[in-house]
Amino acid sequence: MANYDGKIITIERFILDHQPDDADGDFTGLMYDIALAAKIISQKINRAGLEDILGRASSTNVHGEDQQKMDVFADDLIFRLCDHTGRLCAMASEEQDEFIPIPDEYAKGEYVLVYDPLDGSSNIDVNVSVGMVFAIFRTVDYEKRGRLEDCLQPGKDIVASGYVLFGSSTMLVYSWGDGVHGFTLDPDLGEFLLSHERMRFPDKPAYYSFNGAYQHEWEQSMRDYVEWLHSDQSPALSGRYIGSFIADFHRNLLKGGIYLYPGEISRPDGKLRLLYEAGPLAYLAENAGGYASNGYQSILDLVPTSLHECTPVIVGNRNLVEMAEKFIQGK
Ligand code: P6P
Repeated sequence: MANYDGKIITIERFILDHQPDDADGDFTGLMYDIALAAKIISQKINRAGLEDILGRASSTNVHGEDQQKMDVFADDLIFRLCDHTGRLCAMASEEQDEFIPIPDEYAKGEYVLVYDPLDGSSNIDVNVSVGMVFAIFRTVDYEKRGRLEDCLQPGKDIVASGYVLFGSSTMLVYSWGDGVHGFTLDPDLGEFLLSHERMRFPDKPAYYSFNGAYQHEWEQSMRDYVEWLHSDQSPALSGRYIGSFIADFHRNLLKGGIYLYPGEISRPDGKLRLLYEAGPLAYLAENAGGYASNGYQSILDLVPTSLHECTPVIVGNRNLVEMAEKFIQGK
């Protein structure tokens, strides 16, 4: 049971207490919907080994990756929770080839929800943390029903973004531009309670995170940067790589550090998707005093030209990310 000696602030109370005076409730309602999806997915994941929910579905996603059964469950759940509420005009999911307009029979709203319903889901079978990532935009044209243009917006236009980490506990972490705030699910109550208010990268970083197996595929400048990370010229860091972006990002946010998924010779844009992975976490990083770059510019300034395009990602403590930019740009 949670310790109720301190302040008990549910995510619902926190959202209400911080919504602008002229709020019409749609943003608040959308955050409630996301929190509900997180609770249902958390319960399912925590029972994954007990039900026929482990392993591969019989389908692949737009990237040709085997969809895990939990991917399909989480993707379908978020759609069914959000398609009829009148809060959204469009959605886009890692698991869906095309953008998802709100069905004509439902009223359209002003918001757009882009999400990866379960990032790192192949880790579920081995009981490793996985995450949901989301970002909320406003429609680009209030007069029209949802269009692809509503989804192809840069991270700097995000209204709010966040993630749910399904780990040793389930946490929902989000920002709407005034700090980054974390809520831990009390499974006995079914409530997300404020546990990490105003999260910020510590000044002294502790970790670097990257998959060393691909180093031979990196540009020389990236390999030189990693050499620097290992040298006594850089802060003393330890290597930690979970293979689940949200888990690695969350640990580095709490303890300080840097996560790298650079481009490779055979895959110059890397593996992580701009719209619903790199962008939302770049928004959180900058609201927590950090920075996210593609090696040349802030990821928040990148305008997606397609739903599933990838970008190299260097995210974490600003000084470490800016040093990587210096190496990459040959400065
Ligand atoms: P690799 C999971 O598939 C993911 O998108 C991120 O969560 C994770 O950081 C990365 O890919 C792991 O990729 O190539 O190191 O297995």
